[in-house]
Amino acid sequence: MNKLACTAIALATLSGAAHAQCTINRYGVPDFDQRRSGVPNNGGMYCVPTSFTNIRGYIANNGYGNIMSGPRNWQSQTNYNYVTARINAMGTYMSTSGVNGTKSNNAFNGWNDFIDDWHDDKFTLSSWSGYVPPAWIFLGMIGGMTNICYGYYKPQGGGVYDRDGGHCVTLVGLKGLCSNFSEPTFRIRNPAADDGDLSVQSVFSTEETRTAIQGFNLNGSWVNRHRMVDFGVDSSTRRYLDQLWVVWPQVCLTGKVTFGSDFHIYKPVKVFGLNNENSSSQSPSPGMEILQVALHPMGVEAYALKINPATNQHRLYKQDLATGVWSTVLPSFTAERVNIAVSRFGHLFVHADGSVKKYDLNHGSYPLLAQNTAPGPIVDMEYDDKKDEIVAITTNGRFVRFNNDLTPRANQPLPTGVAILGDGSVFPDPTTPDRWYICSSGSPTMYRVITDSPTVDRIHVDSLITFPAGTEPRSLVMTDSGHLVFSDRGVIADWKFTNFGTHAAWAPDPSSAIAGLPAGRSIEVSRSRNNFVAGVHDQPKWQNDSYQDEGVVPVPDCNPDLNVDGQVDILDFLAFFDSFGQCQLEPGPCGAAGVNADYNTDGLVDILDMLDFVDDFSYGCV
Ligand SMILES: [Ca+2]
Ligand SMILES: [Ca+2]
Ligand SMILES: [Ca+2]
Ligand SMILES: [Ca+2]
Repeated sequence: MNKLACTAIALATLSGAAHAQCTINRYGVPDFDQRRSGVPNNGGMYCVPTSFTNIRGYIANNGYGNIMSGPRNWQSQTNYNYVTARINAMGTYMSTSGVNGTKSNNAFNGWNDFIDDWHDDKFTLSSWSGYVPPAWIFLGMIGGMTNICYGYYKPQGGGVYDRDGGHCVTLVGLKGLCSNFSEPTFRIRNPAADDGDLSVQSVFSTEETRTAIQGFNLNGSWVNRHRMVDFGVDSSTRRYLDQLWVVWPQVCLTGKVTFGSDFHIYKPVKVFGLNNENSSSQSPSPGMEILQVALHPMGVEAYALKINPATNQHRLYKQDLATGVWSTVLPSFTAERVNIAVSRFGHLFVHADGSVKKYDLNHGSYPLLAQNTAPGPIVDMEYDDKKDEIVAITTNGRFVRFNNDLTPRANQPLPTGVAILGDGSVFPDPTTPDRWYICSSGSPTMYRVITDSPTVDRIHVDSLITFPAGTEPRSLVMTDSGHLVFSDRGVIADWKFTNFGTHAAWAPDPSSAIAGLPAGRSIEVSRSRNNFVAGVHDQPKWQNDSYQDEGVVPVPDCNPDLNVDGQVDILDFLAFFDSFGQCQLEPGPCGAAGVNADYNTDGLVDILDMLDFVDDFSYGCV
């Protein structure tokens, strides 16, 4: 096994008919040891920061080196102290306790703070606690980078179970999808399965467990979870998957760019090995125009609201972001002033004809959950993740908020001087509660409004942002990093509050991945979202802290086994030379079918990669 120093990547092809794949593997994801000297409590509680550092290491070797000074050979002991420092830094961002581990919401906020500090909006994080639909695990695996957490569920008597801590690992493969798509075998990088040596990185290895969806009584409520059936088989404590994390490269949606029905998905931040291509397609009902676009909070599907302007007939479609397959969410309805918004819980809000309805998008059917009278003809509305409210502006000059259950929350006049000229936009500030941005296409001025006080709903203008004359801001989004992104005369604008040393001012972000891309009137930009519920997911038992030996044998990496079938044979040889033939003398990562021809991860595909591979291939796996 002397050739483990080389990091090879094997990943079955991911495009097209992705659901037909039986196995997905992503090799080349590091398997850093959480237990190491130099980390509080020798890293015994550091599974969450370590599993997120695995993801950083993968990204750094696969097209975005800046995220962790890559590409590097992560198996090499020469990087050990560097990695220790990165795990510590991530633990600081995530407020990880050396004694109690990491809280779910602290992990979410910590990763986002890290991205905001260093890589504005290039990656977003979707997090879902509780039962995770199998399709989301699959979609996260092929389009993003996934960590999973599983809880330790302990019997309390009478068939009742309680969660008591848990563990977080990096998901690097799914097996058995063809025979049982909903209950695949998980292949994981376990940060706590190591060599016991606190100063040496152990050989990267993978553990497997079959899964089974089980129903059980969790503190009086009947719930379903994927049980990791091969973990802890001799224990009365059950291991249930109860949190999915997906780090996605940035995504931007728009429609009606060159003709009424065209639909575009931009994925400008490229990471090799992911299903990560831009797409343009004709949306269904080609005679109708795209009016608005939206994205599921878990990043798994996109929505296009369409209109026939002559008849005010509308339809809402969705596109599966892995397969590109379209389907209908809401069949044809005729209405005035239709608006949509999607919450962090995957609930769809539809304003039409003086009412607002709330639907569930999470289960393949779309049951109506609630409805209420709209407080006025709505110009634009958005979901406020910070406050779990809908915020809207109306044609009669009102600023309206209503609760997640559609009960009224506040209804105030827009401040004096704030006029909606043309297409209006409102967006809640994701970084500061009780702060919103309002603009319209007929004016280059953006208004930031706040409440008079935390207990008074009345709003006033807090700040004016003046864009260049002629700017026509439409479909405003404020990103995780506090950028103002909007559609302006056919392209995307991305403005950032920038410190110039002598002064600070709003300015176009020169490093934006999405600025300048062609856009219609409606855009959507991916943001980090989660279904966190205060009082539930921040209890001590929701800290991921106490690793227990799962009793499975980790299988060490075998680099020349490029297709990860356990054999080094002609199939691996062909997989390498397919990639090498396409990429010789190109910068790495580069390859075909997800196999990176830059075998030694030095950033160039050349004869050295071929020699290393052939050497490893002839050596085989022991
Ligand atoms: Ca490990
Ligand atoms: Ca070690
Ligand atoms: Ca093989
Ligand atoms: Ca190379």
